[in-house]
Amino acid sequence: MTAMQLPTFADANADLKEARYVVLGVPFDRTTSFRPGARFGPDAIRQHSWNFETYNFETGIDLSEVPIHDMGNTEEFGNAEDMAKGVREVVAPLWEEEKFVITFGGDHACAAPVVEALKKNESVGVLYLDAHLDFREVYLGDRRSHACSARRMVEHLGAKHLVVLGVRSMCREEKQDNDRIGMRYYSSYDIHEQGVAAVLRKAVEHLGTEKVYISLDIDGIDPAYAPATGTPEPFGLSPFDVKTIIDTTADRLVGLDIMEVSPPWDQGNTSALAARIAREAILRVEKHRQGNGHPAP
Ligand SMILES: [Mn+2]
Repeated sequence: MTAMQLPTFADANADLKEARYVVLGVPFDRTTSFRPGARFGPDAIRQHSWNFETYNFETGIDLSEVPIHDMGNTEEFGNAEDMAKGVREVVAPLWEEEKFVITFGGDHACAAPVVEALKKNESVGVLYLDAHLDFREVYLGDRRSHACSARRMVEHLGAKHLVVLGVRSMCREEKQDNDRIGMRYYSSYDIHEQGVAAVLRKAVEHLGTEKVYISLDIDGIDPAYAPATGTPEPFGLSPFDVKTIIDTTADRLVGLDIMEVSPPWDQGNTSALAARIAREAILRVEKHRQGNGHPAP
């Protein structure tokens, strides 16, 4: 944990043992390629989380009554390999205890070890929301770069168990590698034309897993809504698309990460959106659990 403790995520009133939802920050952005700042993401998202009502009228749930714990931020890491090792060590016991894990980055490199901490034989598929394919074998000499995160996850899960949603940028080599490896992706244009519900149905069916994990690079959302990010890319998803993805998968969702929120470029809207998305995920998953005989304590 860092020496200076900033505010926790709002309504994270439970201790780790009793918590069903665990928030973790990874303030690491050393693999950022264009404009840095995502290391400040976790604390900005936490700050903005206090802006919202604890009660949610749509689900009827009050988040102050939901067992949420905020672990704070990971320590400072040297390079991305150290970061990956450190994050795997923190997250593996959380998966073991079947916590719902919410990780705030940090650049998107911080998401790969969260997925790598899952057991190999677990039936978990990843919905990877991103403007970019992140499928480089190596970038600027670093296999742990944020430009390689989907590739690292696919190595762990197998190509069938990850689907990219909202992509609208890839380099020629990524395209060629993926034509060979066969990771499924749907572009933001597919989603715009077919609607998010139809695309999501195909994506979840393709994964074919019992459980789903969402890795959200905030740049998957259009820069009009989420301008504060390292590599903004026009023609993105809308916040409503992301809400639909969360609402629809809540019955099988086991965790979520929100990466690449870069507060130095923010007027507050990006961090607010990230915080609200995290709260939405907790509300929806909790609603599902309560509806299935697992009432809140
Ligand atoms: Mn990414």
